[in-house]
Amino acid sequence: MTKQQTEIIVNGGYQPATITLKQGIPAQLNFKRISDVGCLDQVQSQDFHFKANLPLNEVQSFAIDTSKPGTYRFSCGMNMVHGKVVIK
Ligand SMILES: [Cu+2]
Repeated sequence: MTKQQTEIIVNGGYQPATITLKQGIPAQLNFKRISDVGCLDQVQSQDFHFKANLPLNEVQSFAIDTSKPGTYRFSCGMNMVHGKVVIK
């Protein structure tokens, strides 16, 4: 089965800030931080159970569970800048 791949550019915010994925198909979020603007050097998600640093100009990937439809949130390390994944 093909994995759903999503690239999220981190540049003062998340681009895109909303990602839509299909339920039941394995997926990976690929964060790439390209600037030092703001406080986005960490990313976390209680919904997906990850927290990690985002090294500048490198891709940091997280495999996520797509088995249940819903809206799942992620944010910067201080929970100030937000993005979401919609699985349906
Ligand atoms: Cu922050």
